[in-house]
Amino acid sequence: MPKSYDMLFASSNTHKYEEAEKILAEFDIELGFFQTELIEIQDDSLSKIASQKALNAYEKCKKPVIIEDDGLFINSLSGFPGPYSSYIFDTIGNNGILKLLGDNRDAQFVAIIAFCDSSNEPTLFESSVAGTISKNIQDGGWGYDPIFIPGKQNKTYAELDNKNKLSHRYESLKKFAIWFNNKLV
Ligand code: ITT
Repeated sequence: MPKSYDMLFASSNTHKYEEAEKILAEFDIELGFFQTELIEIQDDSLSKIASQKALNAYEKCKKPVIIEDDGLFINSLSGFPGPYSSYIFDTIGNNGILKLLGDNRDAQFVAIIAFCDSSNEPTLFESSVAGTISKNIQDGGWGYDPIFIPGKQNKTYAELDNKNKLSHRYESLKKFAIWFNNKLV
């Protein structure tokens, strides 16, 4: 018998799903993985990108689904790479980002969770974590983990044992979970 989940998480990125699954389990929500490449429109607004991704995900799976769109916004680069974080990671990568930075290393990691079901009207939950970009690339983690230091920590996401408790993903999923569990009552 196939397992039935409360919710699907549509993404091409297994790491995102694995973290989201653990976080939502804390709120008694069972998350299944729908691994797929979603249409990502080019836009300056993460919210618009997230809404379109959620509509596309629902169209593909026809089940209640969430997607997540993230962006790393670096202050001294006027918010770059922001909505282009995925493309920039795949092109210049962490090494290329470090080469662009001077003394001001402040940044925010933003996560938008978008839920969509048969209503075809995505509901969005946004959160961000302020932090800094490290001087060197640290071992471990994935994506920007080796260079992003959250809040007042002195370690990058890659080096922290409790990334899942303080990440941008955690806060937006928590908002979603509270809303979703109330919706069910
Ligand atoms: P989707 O299929 O879900 O879109 P993606 O990996 O393209 O997967 P995003 O566009 O949301 O995801 O992410 C933008 C970039 O930020 C991408 O390069 C991710 O690897 C990176 N990223 C997102 N969350 C991260 C985290 O918690 N730690 C490190 N890098 C992260």
